[in-house]
Amino acid sequence: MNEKTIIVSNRLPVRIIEKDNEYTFIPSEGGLATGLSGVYKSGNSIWVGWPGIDVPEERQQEVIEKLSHLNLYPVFLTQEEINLYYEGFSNEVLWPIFHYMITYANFEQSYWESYKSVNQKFADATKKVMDQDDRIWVQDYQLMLLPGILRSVHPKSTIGFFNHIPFPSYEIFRLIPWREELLQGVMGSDLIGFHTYDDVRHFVSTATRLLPVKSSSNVLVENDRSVVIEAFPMGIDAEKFENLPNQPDVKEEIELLKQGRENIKLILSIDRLDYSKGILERLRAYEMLLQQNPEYLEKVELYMIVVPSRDSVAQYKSLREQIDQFVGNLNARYRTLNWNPINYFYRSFPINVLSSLFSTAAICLVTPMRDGMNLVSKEYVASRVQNDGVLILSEMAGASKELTEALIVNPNNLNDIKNAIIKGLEMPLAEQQERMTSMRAIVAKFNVNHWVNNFITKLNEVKESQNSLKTKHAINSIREKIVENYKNANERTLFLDYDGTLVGFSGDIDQATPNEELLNLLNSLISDPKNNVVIISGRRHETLQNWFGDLDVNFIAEHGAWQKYRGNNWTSLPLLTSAWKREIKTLLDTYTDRTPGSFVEEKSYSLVWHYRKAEAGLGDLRANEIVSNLRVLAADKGLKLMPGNKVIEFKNMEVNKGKAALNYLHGKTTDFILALGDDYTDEDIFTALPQTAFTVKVGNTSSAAKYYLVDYKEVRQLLWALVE
Ligand code: GDG
Repeated sequence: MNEKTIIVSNRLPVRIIEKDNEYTFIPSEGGLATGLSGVYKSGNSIWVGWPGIDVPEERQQEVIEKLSHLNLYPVFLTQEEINLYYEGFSNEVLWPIFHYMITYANFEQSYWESYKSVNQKFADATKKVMDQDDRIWVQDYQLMLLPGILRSVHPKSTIGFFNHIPFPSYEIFRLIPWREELLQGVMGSDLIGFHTYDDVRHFVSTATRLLPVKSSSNVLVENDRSVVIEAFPMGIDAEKFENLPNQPDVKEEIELLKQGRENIKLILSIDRLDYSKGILERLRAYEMLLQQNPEYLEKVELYMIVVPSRDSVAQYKSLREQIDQFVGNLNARYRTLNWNPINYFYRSFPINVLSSLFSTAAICLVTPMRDGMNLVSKEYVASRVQNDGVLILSEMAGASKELTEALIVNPNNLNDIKNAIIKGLEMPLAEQQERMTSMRAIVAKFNVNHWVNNFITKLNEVKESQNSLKTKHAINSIREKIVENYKNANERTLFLDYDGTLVGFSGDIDQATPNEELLNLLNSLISDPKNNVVIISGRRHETLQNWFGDLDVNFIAEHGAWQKYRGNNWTSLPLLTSAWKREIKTLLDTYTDRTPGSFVEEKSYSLVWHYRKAEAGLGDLRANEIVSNLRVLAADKGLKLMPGNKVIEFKNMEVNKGKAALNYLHGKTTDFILALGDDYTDEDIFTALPQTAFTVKVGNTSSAAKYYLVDYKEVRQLLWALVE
């Protein structure tokens, strides 16, 4: 197999320089580029992305060729596309929304149109270099539609998506006018990665509320495809940051920085210019420190690097002006002839200067309002080869989930930040070392290679388990075998569950009446004298009688409490008491009273608490309460408590579909058994039946059944295939 990996991101990991009409490409040293270099530089793997400049059409072929030597493939974007798709949709819609700055969002229709067409452009470029067995890894929020587009062209390919910024809660995400399309796009992936488990939770709950998907912990199932959502906290090239302080040029920089600052402690702050980074709040906290604790005047110095970014966007421009003003004002008020409270730089620096600052700073102050991960905090930790220094870290940064030994602050609480600075300035060396040593171990272990390997390994795993599931899909591989066995059999028994199996799942339990097609299908099955058709359901026997009374079929109702075999009358299991029902019903009513949309259904030997129509989430919460509060009482009364599809059923332990199915088979010489069911209660049938039976679960969640079908439509397809 010659499968390769294709990385796709908005930007290629190179800088292009045009000099004397000649293009030169300088590989980027950023963390992502370094981490992924092992992937895209090996074999015939490739990285697809925008080269970062506007290349005139007549020179595009030349750029394609030059980049191909670096295993890179360009997507050429026009200035207008950059304005609308990148600056517009990515940075003025997704960025503010995902960082909870909802008032900054600008829902321009033209941005969205461009986002769609540019994602298509990336797909077209990817298709040019892609084979259907390739592994694709899409990076970040600029390309949320790409997995979906690629999936529609190559349904079998392996696609991963990683979101580098936070994923907001459903309440925020739902504000986006094009929310479903965005989610559908990402759901084209097999694996979706985020930095933190909180992002995972938000994505799963958002998807289950906005799309017709089902979730089972961190797996989302859409039709017959399952998508895994997982946290992969990104790391840095820790070794590089550990080694830098030993380089002669960095040592020199460190000496220069220390000169004349023997009694001054450096506080370091490094960010891209962005309103999510909490720069102004940080400045205010620093101002509070100087105001309220004058003992630190001339004892501390804030080194603040703000890397220029997006400053053509109004909000960024205004943020820059506010920072300029604040710093100028504060310095003017507090500076002395030989001390400057803030050393502010609006520019970027080479990595060796950054390293010297990381090495010299007594405190690194990282206080974003929201941050997917924040790599600066990890870079500071990795640079502290003496194990000293203090990291002050916002709880809103993904990194705070790993770097728990930092001084964690709420970036909105200026007092909290100020106190953390004081604590950091006064922290005894032993405590600094203890905290730093433990953080350094984490940063070293969970480095960027670890992140890449974890993601790729999981992506392969997800694909393998999907493939093994495919072999159980009864419509493909196994259908012919079932049909053939059916044909050759002399006496057949078909156990057919009703809701979710023969019909779709309906919000209203009385709305699930059989339609004409289903009645025709059942009639065709029944008319073959070799067939015993058994409708085996949890429904009340009266309901089945109403719906199918005219049908000469076998019934097992209420999970086996009632049965009616062909030509006979309804009978119920002997000696079952239902005295427990009053007590349990009273208790269940207390949950119904607190859960609009829920209700209790009473059957002869069971009670069912239904919550299909309750608010999403609230129903599950109550169901969990019921299970944990009533489990012991139920067992005492000889009841089985069964959580099903939006229901919880209390029923007599004696009653279950498995026993009922075996009772039915007793004394028969059946040589073909087919059992179809979608629910928890059908698992009893699957486990009770002999090994030779064809057991088929409807829905591809885990089951004791040997095979599965996607939905009731596939069930009907299979049954029609038998009679035809
Ligand atoms: C996004 C998410 C997530 C900074 N100044 C200079 C410079 N840098 C480097 C830092 C660091 C990188 O830039 C910034 O990374 P962050 O993670 O802090 O922030 P974003 O750029 O917003 O990144 C973020 C990240 O994606 C990865 O998934 O952590 O949450 O927002 O590496 O060192 N590098 C140089 N000169 C500078 O002046 N050379």
